[in-house]
Parts: sequence; structure tokens; C-alpha cells
Amino acid sequence: MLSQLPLPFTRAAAACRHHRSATRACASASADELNTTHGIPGSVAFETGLGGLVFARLTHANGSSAEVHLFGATVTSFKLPSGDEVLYRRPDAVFDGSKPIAGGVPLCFPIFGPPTPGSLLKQHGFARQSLWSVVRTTGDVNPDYPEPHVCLKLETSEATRAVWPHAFVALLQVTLRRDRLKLELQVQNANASEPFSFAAAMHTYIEVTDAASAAVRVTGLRGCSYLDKVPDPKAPVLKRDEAEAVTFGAGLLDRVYLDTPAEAQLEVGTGAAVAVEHTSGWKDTVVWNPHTTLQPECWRSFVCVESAVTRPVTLPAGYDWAAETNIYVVDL
Ligand code: TA6
Repeated sequence: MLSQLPLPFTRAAAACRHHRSATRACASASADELNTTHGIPGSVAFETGLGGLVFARLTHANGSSAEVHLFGATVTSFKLPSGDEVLYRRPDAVFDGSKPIAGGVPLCFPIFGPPTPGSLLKQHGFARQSLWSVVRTTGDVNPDYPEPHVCLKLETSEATRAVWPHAFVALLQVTLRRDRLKLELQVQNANASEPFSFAAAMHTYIEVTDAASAAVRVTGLRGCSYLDKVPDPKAPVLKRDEAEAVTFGAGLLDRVYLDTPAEAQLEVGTGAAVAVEHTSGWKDTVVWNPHTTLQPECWRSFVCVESAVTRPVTLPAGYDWAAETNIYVVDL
């Protein structure tokens, strides 16, 4: 009977063999347990890394790979088929769960930046310091192009309610596509009737040859308005960028570009650029380099280009918000 079914059905059925979801999400499961429930040989494996923190390793048939820590749902590595790393992990990053992982793509939610007076939230919110659970893994999103995928979830708990009194579900889906890393954040308002407001960002650290060099620059933001956070992060100044590109040698640079085009490119100094492309839910693009506020071997080695929604989005009860970021390398 099966052989008489139309081809698309047969293909979908075949794809299901590589799709693992559990009835119960496992927040504190060990790597061994997660391999049993969600591992997909050759595509998705769980490992125990620094400080005992568990991460998912996605491996593409073309040799590219990504690592996603359950702590903070932080993507900590994205390697091209050549083995070259695209992201940057700061040397001061700690992996003991006491602080967000400094590097890769920490996820800011439900606020971006410093909390408002009286708020119990910490800078950039709790998502990057919470343990997320594994909902689903997939080896074959499209059977023609195997795309390793992991979906992580964070939802209301006593700890989140203590600092943010709302019922929510946040899902981060990470898919290693043939030529890019796709990150999709979905936020659901699970309150019975109350709306809530949130902000968010994919705080993406990208490795560069030397941030002080004129060859390291961000293009695609010319003509955009931005909030300059350098004078005072709590009272940013509205400016307009008329420069051909953003460069980093002159001093601390901390800007929230508003209502930006879908793509910005960071030229990393090697003749290649890293594109950060997003869908319209991400309205803004943050560009940050800490200059001498961090050690030279650190600040010269990265620039953050972040898909963000910095002005709070109000989500009615029962509604979802979703937005996608794609990170890929282009030759200039
Ligand atoms: O995204 C840029 C920014 O908001 C800067 O203002 C800077 O403080 C940076 O994030 C790092 O924040 P963190 O809390 O990770 O030290």
C-alpha cells in the first residue's frame, strides 16, 4: 500500500524517522539521557562541555557544525565546512551557570539593555541565564537537504515569575542549513487575559581579524537613525548615520540602529563578510564593540551585530511573536 501513496506523502513519512520529540521536555537531563531521547546519529548529538554544561552539537553532511548550550539557549559555535569558526567566545566567558555565557549568541529576553528603575530583571533579561529544555530535534527538515535542527524551550517558572510576572513560552529553533545558521525565536503570551510587553535580541559575537583595522566594518546601515548608548546607556542620544560603513578603531561603539534593512554585513578583515539577515519581527540592529573597556586581545577580536527588537512589543494574551535571523558568510 505504501508504495502506491503519492511521493510527497512517502517523503514526509521518511522524514519522520529522523524527527525526535519527547512527551516531556527535559530541562536538567544529562547528555546521555538526551542522546537516548533526542540524539540523531550523524546529525544531532548531546555532549557535556566546560563546567558540566550540556550542549547540542549539530553536524551537517557538508562538514559544517554548530553548538547550542541548553544554559541560556546560547549558540556557542558555528563552524563552516572548512572548520573556520564564525562566532567569537570571549576569554572571560564562564561556564558554571553563574553568569550568561559571554560569547556566541546569548539571547536577550524579556528586556534588552539595562532594566527600568524598580524592575527586578537583570541587564538583557533572564533568558540567557536560564536552563532551557529540549523539545525536539530533527535531522531532515527537508529530506533533499538534511538540516540538523534543535528546538529549545523556556517557560514560566517560579524563578521567572519572581522577576517578571507573566506566563510565557519562548522557543528557540536552531537549524544548520547548507550555507547558513538559522535562528528562530518564538514568544507566546500564555497569560489568561493580560497582554505583556517584551524586548529581545540575538546578541551575536562575530570573530574579526582586528576590530581596530579599517578593513573591519559594518555595511548596510547607512541612512538609518540610531540610538548612541556611549554617553549614557540609560539615556541614549538619537543620531543618524551617514557614513558609508561603521568602523571601530576610534573608541567604544554601542549603537541601536532603528528600523533597519533586512541585512547588515560585517566585513571581518579577511576578504569575507558575515551577513546577519533577519525577518521583519526583528526591527532593529545593534552594533557593539567595547574597545578598551575589555582587554585588547578580546575587544580587537570581535564585533557584535545583533538582530533585535529594542522597543517593547506588546503581545495580547494567547498571541505569538516570531522572528528569524540567518547568519552566513559571503566572499567580497
Ligand atoms: O548589545 C550591546 C550591549 O547592550 C552593550 O550596551 C554592552 O553593555 C553589551 O550589550 C554587553 O552586555 P553584557 O550584559 O553582556 O555585558
